[in-house]
Amino acid sequence: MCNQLCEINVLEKVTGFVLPVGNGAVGKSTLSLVLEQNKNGFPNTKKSMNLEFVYVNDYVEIDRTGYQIMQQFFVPPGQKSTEGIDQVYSFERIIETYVFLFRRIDVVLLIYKVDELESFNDLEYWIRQSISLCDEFTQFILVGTHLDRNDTRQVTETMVMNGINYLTHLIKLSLSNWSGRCSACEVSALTGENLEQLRHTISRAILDSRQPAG
Ligand SMILES: Nc1nc2c(ncn2[C@@H]2O[C@H](COP(=O)(O)OP(=O)(O)OP(=O)(O)O)[C@@H](O)[C@H]2O)c(=O)[nH]1
Ligand SMILES: [Mg+2]
Repeated sequence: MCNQLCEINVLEKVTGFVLPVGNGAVGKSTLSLVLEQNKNGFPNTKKSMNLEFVYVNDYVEIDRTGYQIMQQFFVPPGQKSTEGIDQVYSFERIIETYVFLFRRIDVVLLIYKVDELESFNDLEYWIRQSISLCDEFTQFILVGTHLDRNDTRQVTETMVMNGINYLTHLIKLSLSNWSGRCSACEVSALTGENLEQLRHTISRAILDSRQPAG
């Protein structure tokens, strides 16, 4: 008599806060919107001038428990304070202005373009800028965008592996009791490749941040 639902013991609702950071035009706004709308393609994005809010829903099952996950994205502009384009808030200004919102960040998405080495190398800058918003449970995911341009990629798999180790080292320097993880995923907003996988990786990272092991 038992249908599939009987096999789920509980359904828990969890909200987590997600901060995508990275250089201008790496695809922060686009990625957040394709995840929210659950379809690939190019939503109409312009250069972000202020903080954007996006809500992504997901469902995951772990050990016969179902979790309804609300991923609340805070999407900042990728402008650095040193770049100073008029009418565009820099990331640093956003942090100052919206400090009350950033009391807890569960997941930082460190975003680079697979075909632009500079955007990958600049992730050190973005870690340094966002680390003050993190605590010992914050999880980090390196996200390579523009995977549809794999043919002209500049960021290799080895660089990503070394990048994870180096970024983990940097995080531990600032958060000595950090117990989170740093993982990696590459996606294309254009073709939709790996978007579903990233959505679930973010959900699991939120659960790890909210319910740390042990
Ligand atoms: N080919 C391709 N283009 C993409 C992808 N993701 C984003 N784009 C394009 O990249 C451009 C920049 O994307 P945005 O999402 O505005 O970038 P952003 O990181 O929010 O930029 P700022 O708001 O300036 O910080 C847009 O023209 C997008 O259509 C992708 O996976 N593949
Ligand atoms: Mg943007």
